[in-house]
Amino acid sequence: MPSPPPARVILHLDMDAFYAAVEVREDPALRGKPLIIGHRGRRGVVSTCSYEARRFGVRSAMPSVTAERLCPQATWLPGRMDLYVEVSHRIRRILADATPIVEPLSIDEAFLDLTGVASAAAGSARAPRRVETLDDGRRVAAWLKTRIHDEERLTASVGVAPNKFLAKVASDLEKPDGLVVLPIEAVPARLWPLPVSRLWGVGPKTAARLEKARIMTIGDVARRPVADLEGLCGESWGSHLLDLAHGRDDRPVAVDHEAKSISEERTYGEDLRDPDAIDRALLARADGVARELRRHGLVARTVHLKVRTGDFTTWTRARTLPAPTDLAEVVVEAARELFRDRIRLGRKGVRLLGVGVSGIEPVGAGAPAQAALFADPGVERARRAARAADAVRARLGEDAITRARLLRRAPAKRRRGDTDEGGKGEGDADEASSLPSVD
Ligand code: TTP
Ligand code: MG
Repeated sequence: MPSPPPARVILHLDMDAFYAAVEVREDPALRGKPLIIGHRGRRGVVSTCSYEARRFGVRSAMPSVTAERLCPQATWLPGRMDLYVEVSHRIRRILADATPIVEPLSIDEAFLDLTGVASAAAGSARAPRRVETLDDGRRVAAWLKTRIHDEERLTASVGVAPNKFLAKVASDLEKPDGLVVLPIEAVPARLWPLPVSRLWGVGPKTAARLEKARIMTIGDVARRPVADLEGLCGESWGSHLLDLAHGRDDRPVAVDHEAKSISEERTYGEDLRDPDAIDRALLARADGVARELRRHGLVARTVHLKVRTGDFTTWTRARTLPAPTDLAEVVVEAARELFRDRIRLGRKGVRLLGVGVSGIEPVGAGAPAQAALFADPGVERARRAARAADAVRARLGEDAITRARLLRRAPAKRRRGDTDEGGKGEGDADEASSLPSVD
């Protein structure tokens, strides 16, 4: 029996071994060989590596010493951000030929909403076809992969599904060079065997809590009563996880709003090393970003963290929230998790720290998940308090209210140039505050 057409046709595309693949394209002698992008030595980390290096166990964010041990024969390259950004922009232009509704997630991935678009990619240049079914989506996916291959000599993995969550899972199922269509009917077979950590918003802490309750796979989540999950993860999270486990997700693909992103970053004269100082810096940046959101009546779905160390290694990491927010508490929590779980500082100090948000939309415009989160009395109270503080600042000036946490002095070794205390006034070495800035 043919299944009814899905309400939406969403596509997620992620480039394969992106930085490494660009380098291989630039120097074909590297093809077929283990290649690692990153700085060697005690202080380095792996940015990414070719699939040949992954066979030896090398992974992104791994300390370079470990990678050197696992794969001593690998070629190492330091990476060239300018080139990768340029390629990324060209790929985005190709994506924009398929649909105007493109939401870039990072340098090498994006969501596309293809629902109902008349696309040459689904038919032909002379007879563009309206995308109505997942199979139309598959045609667009194949067209995009071919164009990226022909024009950029790179491969991408693509997922096509009725929503963002399933599309993202699908693009990862047959990497590299994959094309997977994941209809809702395929959820038990393809989604349920995956570990809980693949659910959006389940970080290592939540995963550990779920695993303790013998919830190891997404299928285990799907089979639990919502009350169990609410007991383990809190009320709005429990039902959110259950929805995802059943492949339900109604987040829109967020395109160009007036501000695509808001971010605040700061460079320190002396590298920050004290974890407490770093935490205060994260809070100060998150605070600024959240206030900017509230000022414009916006909420954001994705939190970005940017960290640069003294040797100019730069990480950018992002995390999508279960529901959009305009609260510093929520933004900083995500930034802290990214910092803790996805950054390997080693012995290096922090030279630049940035917090940003993207996936911005007007407050109240969103999906039911958002309404659920805002209905949470704790969140509602926090929003009221934040708004009240904004109002006082507007009347009495920026310094009228400063978080107690930001006023605390660093315990030791505070030097000239470490000027993040209270977030203002002491002349940063070279401060960069931008709105909007994350592309
Ligand atoms: P990813 O898409 O996560 O990785 P990838 O494209 O290299 O490999 P995959 O085939 O699994 O998608 O990230 C895109 C680029 O972002 C990656 O090429 C390098 C950079 N990056 C880092 O610098 N550090 C990291 O920890 C990660 C995850 C990515
Ligand atoms: Mg990738």
